[in-house]
Amino acid sequence: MQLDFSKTALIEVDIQNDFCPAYTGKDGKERPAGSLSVIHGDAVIAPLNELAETLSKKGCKVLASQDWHPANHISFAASHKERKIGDIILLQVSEKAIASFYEKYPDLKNPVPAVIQQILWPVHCVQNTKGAAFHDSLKTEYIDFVFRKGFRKNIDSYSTFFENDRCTPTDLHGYLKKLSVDTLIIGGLATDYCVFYSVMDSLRLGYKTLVLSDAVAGVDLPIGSVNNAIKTMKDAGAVFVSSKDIK
Ligand code: VGL
Ligand code: ZN
Repeated sequence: MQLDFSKTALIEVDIQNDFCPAYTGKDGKERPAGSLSVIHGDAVIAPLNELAETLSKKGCKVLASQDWHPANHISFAASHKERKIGDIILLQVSEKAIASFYEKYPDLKNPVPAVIQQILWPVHCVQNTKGAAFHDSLKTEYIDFVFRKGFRKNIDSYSTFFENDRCTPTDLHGYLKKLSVDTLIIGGLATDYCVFYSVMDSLRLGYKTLVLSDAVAGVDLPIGSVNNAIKTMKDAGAVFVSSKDIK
């Protein structure tokens, strides 16, 4: 697939210890499996490293996101009394956030929800912990910029573009617009959460969006959510491509 790499960015989503299986770290110490470990989550790293190296030499920007929660984050089951992992709680979206979203993006079609269904997770990716750090195998020397998300206590953020109210923006869209980027190549963790929401936002913001079929892996909670996410992304216009076919 031929792309204009001066207008393309690769986004490596959440390649963090808490989403990866156990491994021996660069310091020789055993790292336990992450608290939200994705099966074969670490298998996405080699193709991402290879692509980051090749594409950054061609002028493509390489960005990485990091899930970055405070210790008492609202998405943790442990932050709520009598709630367990996998439970869903309902959160009201602030009217102010909705109003300012429609002012900024009058042309975006997808409606903003008035209520968020928040799944409760194990404690993961707590700011400045080993779990939140990038996996040791990720070649960070090719990363031009790191975006952190989910750092506000009372709202989660799966997407690298908008928090889960679907209307509070991160800095990513502004950053990409300044660089005149119009095409995004997205890979990482997890297919059914952060990759999924990032891809759907990328499409609704008008980017040509490629998803790396060999460099994504999912949580699959609830069961079936990986296949649903893949179908929904494809139906919305995402193009699935192997990292080997991007040259
Ligand atoms: C993620 C669940 C909770 C992800 C982040 O990176 O996909 N999933 N927080
Ligand atoms: Zn999270």
